[in-house]
Amino acid sequence: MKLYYMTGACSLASYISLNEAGLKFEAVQVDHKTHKTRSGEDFNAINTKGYVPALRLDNGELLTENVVVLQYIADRNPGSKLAPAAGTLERYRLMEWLAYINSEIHKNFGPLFNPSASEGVQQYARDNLIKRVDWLENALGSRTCLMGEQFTVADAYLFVVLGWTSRVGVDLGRWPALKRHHERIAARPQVIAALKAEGLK
Ligand SMILES: N[C@@H](CCC(=O)N[C@@H](CS)C(=O)NCC(=O)O)C(=O)O
Repeated sequence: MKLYYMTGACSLASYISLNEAGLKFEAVQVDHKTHKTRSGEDFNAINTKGYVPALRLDNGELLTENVVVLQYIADRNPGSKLAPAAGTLERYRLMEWLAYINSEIHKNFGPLFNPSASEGVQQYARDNLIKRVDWLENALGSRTCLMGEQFTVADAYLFVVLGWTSRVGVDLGRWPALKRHHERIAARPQVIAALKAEGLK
């Protein structure tokens, strides 16, 4: 498999999950500005959506969208318990987390990273982000991970997006349970390995 990633982007969740699952893969860095790979390939031609993560499967197909790529990775090694078995209620709970992180948290960062977004749009996104993270803080409560004790791909995804708070002037410390979650995930050896591989540590 080949993972196309941009440094520090949401694709880091896939990088972490591939590591955690112990899967063999090639990591291909895509330049954030030029959308070219290190070898000069045009990423927009590889993934016409123009965004990461994109996972080239062993059969040649390209899989995109965080929510799907993360579950695909988890399912490649069920023993790693990165996702509950397909078809179980627990699996739908995992999908519920992934959908929430994707549409309610991740997507609210977009305008905050976009210098051309107006002050009003940025304020709207910031208020929405804070409201959604407030909910998450209560929902996580005293649990170690989103699904309870077991680390899953949803924790990897949450770790990555909440890591962006410092870049948009939001202090993660205002959510103590989430801050503890973030610190626990940051200490995992495979997370450290992924951060180092992306040059973030
Ligand atoms: N719907 C997509 C969105 C992915 C996305 O937003 N990727 C961002 C990085 S976090 C990206 O590649 N943006 C293109 C760019 O920065 O040029 C998904 O959930 O996978």
